[in-house]
Amino acid sequence: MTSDLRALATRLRNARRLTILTGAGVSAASGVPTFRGQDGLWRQHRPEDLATPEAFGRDPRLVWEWYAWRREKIALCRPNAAHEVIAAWSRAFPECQVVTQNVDDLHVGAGTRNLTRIHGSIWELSCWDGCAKGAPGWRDERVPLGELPPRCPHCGGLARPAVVWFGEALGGGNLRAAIEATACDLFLTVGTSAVVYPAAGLVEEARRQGAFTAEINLEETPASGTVDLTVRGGAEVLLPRVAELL
Ligand code: BJW
Repeated sequence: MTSDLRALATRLRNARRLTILTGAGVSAASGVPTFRGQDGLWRQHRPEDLATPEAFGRDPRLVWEWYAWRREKIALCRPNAAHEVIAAWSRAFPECQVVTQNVDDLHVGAGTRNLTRIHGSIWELSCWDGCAKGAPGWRDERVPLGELPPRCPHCGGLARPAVVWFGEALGGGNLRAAIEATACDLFLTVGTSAVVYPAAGLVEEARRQGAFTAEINLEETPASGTVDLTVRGGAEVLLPRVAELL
């Protein structure tokens, strides 16, 4: 383990372009529930009932109740040591890109630079009907949100969480930014089960372009067999240890 952390620290020291891809595991120590695994959200709920446009079309109130419950939970969470280390690296490295699948905005809270939130933010809403003023979205951090489902302030239609559901394209140039970030010297994937595409394909794309690839995760994932280095453990423990070795 220590030799793996040393190897990762050496790679970091020598990297000019660093890209970090994060998933729910990075926020787990902050108290944000992950999706998969023993205590994951998908143990109690089916994604097709809550995280698809079809589900929202069928029952917007049910979907909003789930998001309102998650917003209440996340509002109590603070960035942990993993977010802090990633934020420090995003400021210290000459070229560092952070791509997150997380919608909790804890990377924002930690002060992360060059951050691409490829699945959106749970703190932003957009117009379900796609009206001109409401489609780009707006920030709404109220907890509780008020009457559910909330309404678009511009056209009075239904508002939706500005997150990316299954079957939806990644918006706002985010996919392009994430793919561009795969051109790097070191691609570090942290706390993601590596099963949701297109995010899961980024590490392989980085490797194809010549990056050294590394994974930090509590458990084995589909990426574990193809990356150059895997380190098992909590991101909130391992990232500070790597930072100490730099
Ligand atoms: C720790 C830890 C600690 C715990 N330290 N580690 C190719 C192949 C197959 C399918 C597809 C494909 N391409 C597209 C698809 C379909 C689909 C998909 O990927 N399906 C697969 C699941 C089969 N993808 C999509 O639909 C995407 N859209 C798309 O491709 O559009 C194409 C299109 C183009 C043009 C027009 C129209 C369409 C969109 C995917 C959206 C995903 N959305 C969600 C919900 C977001 C909103 C919300 O939060 O409510 O995003 S689903 C959920 O999964 C969420 C997450 O961001 C995402 C990834 O989860 P993540 O972060 O990896 O979390 P977990 O829980 O899975 O894993 C946690 C990990 O942490 C575990 O490994 C633990 O071990 C570890 N861990 N504690 C370190 N302390």
